[in-house]
Order: sequence, then structure tokens, then C-alpha cells
Amino acid sequence: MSTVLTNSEGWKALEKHFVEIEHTHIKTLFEKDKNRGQRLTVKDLGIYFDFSKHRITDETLDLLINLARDRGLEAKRAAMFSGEKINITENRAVLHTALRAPKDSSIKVDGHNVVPDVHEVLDKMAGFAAKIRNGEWKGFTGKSIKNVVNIGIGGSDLGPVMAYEALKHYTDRSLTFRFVSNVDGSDLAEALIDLRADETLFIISSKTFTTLETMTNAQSARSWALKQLGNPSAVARHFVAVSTNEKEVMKFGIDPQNIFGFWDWVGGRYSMSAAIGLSTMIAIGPDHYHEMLNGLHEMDEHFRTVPLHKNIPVIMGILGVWYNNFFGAQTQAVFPYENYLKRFPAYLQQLTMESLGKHVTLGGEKTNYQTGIIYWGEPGTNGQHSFYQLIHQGTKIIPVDFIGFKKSLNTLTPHQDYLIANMIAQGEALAFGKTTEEVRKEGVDEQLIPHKVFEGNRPSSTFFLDTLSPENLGKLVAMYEHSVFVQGVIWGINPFDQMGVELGKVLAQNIIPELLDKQKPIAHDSSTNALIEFYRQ
Ligand code: G6Q
Repeated sequence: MSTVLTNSEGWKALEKHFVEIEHTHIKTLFEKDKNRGQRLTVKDLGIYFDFSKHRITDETLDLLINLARDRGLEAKRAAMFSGEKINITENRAVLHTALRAPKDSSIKVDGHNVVPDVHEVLDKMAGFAAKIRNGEWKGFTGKSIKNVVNIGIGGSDLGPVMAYEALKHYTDRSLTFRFVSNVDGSDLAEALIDLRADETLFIISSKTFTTLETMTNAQSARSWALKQLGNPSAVARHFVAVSTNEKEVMKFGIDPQNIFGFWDWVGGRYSMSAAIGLSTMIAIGPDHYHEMLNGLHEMDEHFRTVPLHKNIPVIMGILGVWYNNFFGAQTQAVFPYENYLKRFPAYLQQLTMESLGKHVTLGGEKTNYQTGIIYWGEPGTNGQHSFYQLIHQGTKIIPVDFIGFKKSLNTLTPHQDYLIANMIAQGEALAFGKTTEEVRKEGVDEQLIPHKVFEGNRPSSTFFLDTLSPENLGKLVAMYEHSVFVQGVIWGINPFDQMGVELGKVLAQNIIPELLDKQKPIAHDSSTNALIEFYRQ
């Protein structure tokens, strides 16, 4: 096998096949195979995954799966699950799957079984969450906690916010949750505007405990709290930390007892099932949290064991490659027909784009093919009244993921029927469109016909589940995590580092002193210099 993806036999076979089916309409594929809608589906773990409305044939699937296999998917998957240091640029294992592994399993990093460590932290989180929830944990003035503010950014924010919103139905409504991420002071100011320090708990979530945004927000939150509480020892009752950097956390004044740790083998964007989920656990309670972990684990096992042809994340991953590299798709849309999943697309943006936005291979060579696609989305049906137009009738190909649930968490007739009818109708319209003849039959004026024709042939997947439970959320998260892995393997890139984010963390550090000290000489390019001068004035 050639190590260059585009020279491989598998790739060449796909190129040839693409030319053959590029113009085949989804409608034709359905006409040829009356069972297609049932056949090209996977039903497992309570997920009904319909991938029949794609521009693929059985041969496409075979060729893509062969490619994935040739690129070493099975061996690489096994290496990830067994704790090998597959994140080679950071020399780290990649074990978010260990975070949801059952207590009796054994997963070793450098000869050490990490599963007991994981469960020790989970038990500690559960004990703490219970104390906050039942009012046993008292603030500095003896009051119980009513508000929980998570301060973190990127992977230390997006997972917790998404999970809180997604599982709001299961949360303790007597507690208020706020999430602060932006270094823009308005984020913190608005989050605290109506809160009292004596009944507020801050969770400072930062793997490194050095991130500018989080540290700035944490210091300001500390000042805000101390202004009201008057005594530095109050910090220990109102601040806890989720971090791998015990030294820095203690410097902040947080009691070492109240540090919830995790490990360098958990990447930020893969950390919502690590202690970064503390706010989630407080919100929904330890039992529901464990249900979410079970869901994640069930999907991990599905990915690890189910044959590639029936493996949901594998099929998602290869379809990603198909549209990105062969059809030249630039973006992938995700439309949850479930309002509680409103932050899910934002969460997926980080997961997918930070993981797959790489232009060099693991070997350090520049790729001569496209990698990570742009993810975006909004909950249905809102999107239908705005940007769906471009997907239906625009000039770009945008594969869509529809995510829907049979049962609503708020049974308000007839809302759920209308919601799901919309989801199903959109997938149908995207795939099959409306022909000139069909429009003409409707009696439309001849001049208007071209405007009312829908070409169709727009691909989509539908993920249909029973209801948005913590367990099902876990399955969906792990499903996307592993589909990212599949694409990373095929493209031969590292989905687990984030040098672009690291760069962002140092860039501002150079300019901050130049903004603070107006006399400091500046020597950037003329545009940057002018912007700094404008701010200084
Ligand atoms: C995620 C990224 C990044 C990270 C944040 C926060 O994979 O590495 O989004 O999570 O930059 O970092 P800290 O948790 O260290 O503050």
C-alpha cells in the first residue's frame, strides 16, 4: 500500500467509481431498489440510522470501507482503545473511552490501569454533586448553594453547556446554572448580574489552569465574591476546580480536596465525560450522569465491535470522506429536530473542526487532498425558515444530518407530530426534489416553473431515536467522536492535537503589553500597528 492516500489502490478505485455515479440521482437509486429505504439503514442501540438518501451504491460503500480498512482503521481503532500513544505529536494516549469504561475493566497507560482512577474521580464528583444538590454543602456564610457558574473555554465549556442545555429536562430547577467562557467582561458581568456570592459556587474548569480567558474570568469572579464575602478563606467554600494542574489551582486558593482531576490522555474537546462534566453531574444528578456515561460506553462498544458495514460511526466517517473529497462538499450541516439540542451543532463544530482541521499528515507531509469539512447547524424547524433555501435550491452540495426523537420531553399536542413531519419531509424533499413536469401539473405559470423546480439529489442522513435521554445523548456524542476518528484515519492526520488553538493562546500575549503600555514601541506590520495605535488613542 502506498502511504500517500491519493496514490493508494483504494483511492484510485473510488476516483474511477465516482466518475461513474457522480450524476446518478438519488431518485434513480430508489427506483432501482425498492428496498433501499429499509436496506441502507442500521438499527442498533435504539438508534435508527437511515443513510439511504445518499449518493452512494453498494459498490460505493464497499470501496469506501475497503479504503478505510487499507488505511488501517481496525488496527488504529484497537490501538486507541488499548491506550497506545496514538496522539504522536503530543506523545499521548487517547482514552476518552476509558472515562466511561465499566469499573471492572482494565485499560493501561504506561503499564498503569487507569480505570480505577477514573472511577475514583467519578465517585468524588458524585459525593460533591449530591452535597450541592441536597444543600449539605454550605457557603462561607452558612447558606446552601443555589447557583453554579462554570468558568472555562473551548473543550472546558462547550461540552458542559451543550450537555446542560440538552439535558435541561432532567436538571434540578431549584439550581441556577451559568456558563462563562469569553474573556469579554460582558460574559461574566451578565452571568453574575443577579446572583449573590454567598449562594454561588464557581467551577473553574481548565485542564491547564493557565488559559488566559479562564484565568481572567476566574480572577474577576474571585474579586466579585470576595467583595461581597470579605474574607479570602471564603474562596475554599465557593470555588472548586477541574484541572490537571494541581499546583496552579492551589495557588488560586482552592482547597486541594476540591480539585477534580483528569489526565493528559483526555483531549479538551473529548473531555465532557471527564470531570469537566462536573456541572452536568450537579445539574442532572449522579444517576442520570451515569446513564449518560453508559450511553457513551455503549456507542464505544458498538464502534469497537460491530462489523464496518453496520458500524454507525464508520458509515458516517466514510460518507464524510466521500462528499468532502469526491463531491467537493465544503460544509456539513447538522439539524437536530429537538430544541434541547440547540447547542449540539456548536459542540460538534469544535469536536470535528478542531480535530480534522489539519493540513499535514502524521508523517508531517502536506496533504494533497481536502481534510476537515466545515460543520454548522441550528435546530429544526427554525433553519427551514432561513438557510434551508440554499440547501434546496442553491449551487452547493451540503450533506445534512437530521437528528430526531419519537417522543418529546414536553408532550404538547400537536407540536411533536408537526416537528417530526417537518424533519421527514425535509429529507424527502432534499433527496427527491420536484421536477418540471410535477411543477407544471400544479398549474404554475410557465415563466415561474424554473424557479419552482427542485433538483433534489441532496444527500442526508437521519438519526431517529426514542427520546432525548441522558443515555441517548451519550450515544450521539460518542457516535460523532468516533466518526471523527474514522475520517482522521483515512486522511492520515492527527485528530487529537490542536496546534492552531495553542497558537491562539500565545498570540494575544504579545499584544497585551503593547495595549497596556502606550509608550511601548511596536514593530508589527503596518495594519497591526495601526490597529494598536487606534486602540491606544
Ligand atoms: C480542546 C482544546 C481547547 C481547550 C481550551 C481550554 O481540545 O484544546 O478548546 O479545551 O483551550 O483549555 P484549558 O482547559 O486548558 O483551559
